[in-house]
Amino acid sequence: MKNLFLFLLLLSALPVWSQHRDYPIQAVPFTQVKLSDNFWLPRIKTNHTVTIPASFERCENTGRVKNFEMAAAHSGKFCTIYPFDDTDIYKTIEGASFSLSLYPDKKLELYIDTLIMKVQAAQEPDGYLYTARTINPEEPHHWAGKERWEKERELSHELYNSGHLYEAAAAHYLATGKRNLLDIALRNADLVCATFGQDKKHVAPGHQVVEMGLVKLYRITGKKEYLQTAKYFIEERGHYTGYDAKSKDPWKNGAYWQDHIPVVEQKEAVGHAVRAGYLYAAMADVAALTDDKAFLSAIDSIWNNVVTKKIYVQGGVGAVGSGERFGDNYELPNATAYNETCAAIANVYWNHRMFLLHGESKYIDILEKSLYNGLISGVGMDGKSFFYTNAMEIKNHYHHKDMEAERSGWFPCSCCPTNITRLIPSVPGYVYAQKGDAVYVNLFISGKSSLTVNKKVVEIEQKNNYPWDGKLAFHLNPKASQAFNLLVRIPGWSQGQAMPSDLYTFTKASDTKVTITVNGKPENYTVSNGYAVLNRKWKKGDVVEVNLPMDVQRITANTKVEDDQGKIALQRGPLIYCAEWPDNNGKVSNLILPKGTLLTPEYKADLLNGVTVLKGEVTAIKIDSQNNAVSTVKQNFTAIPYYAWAHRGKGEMAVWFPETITDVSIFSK
Ligand code: FUB
Ligand code: ZN
Repeated sequence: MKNLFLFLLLLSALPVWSQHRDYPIQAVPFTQVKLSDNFWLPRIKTNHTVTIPASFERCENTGRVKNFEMAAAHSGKFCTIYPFDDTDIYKTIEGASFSLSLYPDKKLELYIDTLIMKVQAAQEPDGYLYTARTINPEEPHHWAGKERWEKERELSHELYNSGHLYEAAAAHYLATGKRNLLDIALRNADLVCATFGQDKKHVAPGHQVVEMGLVKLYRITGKKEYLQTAKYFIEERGHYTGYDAKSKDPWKNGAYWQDHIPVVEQKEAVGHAVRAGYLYAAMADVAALTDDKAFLSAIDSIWNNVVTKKIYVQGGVGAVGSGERFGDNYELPNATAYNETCAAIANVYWNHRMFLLHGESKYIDILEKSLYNGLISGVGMDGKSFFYTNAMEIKNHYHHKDMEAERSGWFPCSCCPTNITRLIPSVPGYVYAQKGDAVYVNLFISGKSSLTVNKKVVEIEQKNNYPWDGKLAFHLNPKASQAFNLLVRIPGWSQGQAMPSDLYTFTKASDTKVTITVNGKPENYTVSNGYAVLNRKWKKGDVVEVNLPMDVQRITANTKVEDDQGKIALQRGPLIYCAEWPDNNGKVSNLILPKGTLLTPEYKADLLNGVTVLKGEVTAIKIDSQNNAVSTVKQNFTAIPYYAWAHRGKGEMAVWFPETITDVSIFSK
């Protein structure tokens, strides 16, 4: 019933959307994709039953909710640490809203309504909403400045809070049809649009997201000012004259905020990685909605820069801890890899939009890489333990202070856990997309979906055991037989490509080729933009079977990545592997994987909620008890999927393994 309502709601929004240009490809909304998948459904359920309640509980226990109550009463003292702590409530409401459409839950809906009442009470009469000032405007948070917006460019996060409010409000409205949060957001957005603009107050928001949020409000309301202000905020970057352009310091020259040069001149991903990801995603939105070719060309260049020089092999971005930012080209250290979970989430948002603009599979290859590896590593299987940073190695003898070796329940700065609450239930929305009568299958996730092609309903059911098995089946059930193109993504990794660039390379392409059959017979197909194009008159009961080779692949990095020289990483299917201490005699920094080491996949139902491990025999360096002699021994080796590490206590982990003894660093950094 609820889904019917949602569908009607989305349809009723269409007349507004259809007046405008938008992405040439449209994602099939997550509400139309009902998962039955063994990999994702348990995660989405855990997000609903554990992560979201735990997140709300923590918002209550830490004083985040109290901040809103105090703002409503105009008394008390802001009682948490950061002025953006309001956003944890917004992000959790967003996640809960997505989740409500999958799991109707009256109690949760009512709880959200009580929170929304508190948010509403904290909003000032003109729409301003920022508890860190409203509680006591005489003494606002020290990041905020005496006047509203005064420190927006630097630290206040006033517009960041607004952006997350808009994102939450859009999700809540679309999921429930209720306007209570939407109206709060619109009041705030009207104030923001009346305050900022070419002939008004100037600012490049200190932390992007308000741009994406405004676009969502524009899509719902059709109000042009929201889109114009989003575009204005993006174009305002790079015009502030107060920076020291000659400085190499990203805080002094504006690069930390992507504010060093106008966005249309930016070609390299720089600065704070979450800010950057949200900016690039917003540029994609605005480019799609306004046909802005200059934005498009800038994000194309920046994307190439990230994918050729600034992304880790498990899809993580934002290598440098100081400033939580992108490093220089090829600066991808392992011992200090920062890889904030929020940056992986932002990268998924951005890559999905790049696909919707260009229709090329390489964007989904990156999205998938991040999603199955460096993003879900950010949340433990219990749903209530998180990584803020996602390490690339843990060594007993060298452990950088910023690197987390264990997940934590919550962080004083809890942006990542609450971001997880909203990303996980949105995964079904990345599975399919459509352009006219072409249906794109992007992700291989079991479940039933109902699409409308040429105004006729087509049901597609995926039955697979991905990411463990490369055998995929798609059952097509059009209400009436009809011709359309089914475009099935052929992942780069299944065709010998570790990355759509020369940053990472498989040492050997698979001998097995991708095969596709329809109703048991080999199907001829062309490949366009990375998709197998299957064109025929589809009828009820048609079955497409795709077989992706799932060889264990050794990956080498471009030799310009210093830390990975002489080393290899392991991949099978979309998954990147790591070795962890419990499976390898308590240590992994002493392991060598010589060329030719045979590694065999083995499914272990009772390990880490069921994983395929890689097993083999490798070389291990041993140090004698006196610490004065080394020798090598043969040792059994087990690698687990990277996303599953750190569930069995603290100890060593490695993603990159030396191929020869000369590249082992058991003592040094
Ligand atoms: O500034 C708000 C959030 O806090 C950022 O996105 C994270 O990187 C963390 O610094
Ligand atoms: Zn974060």
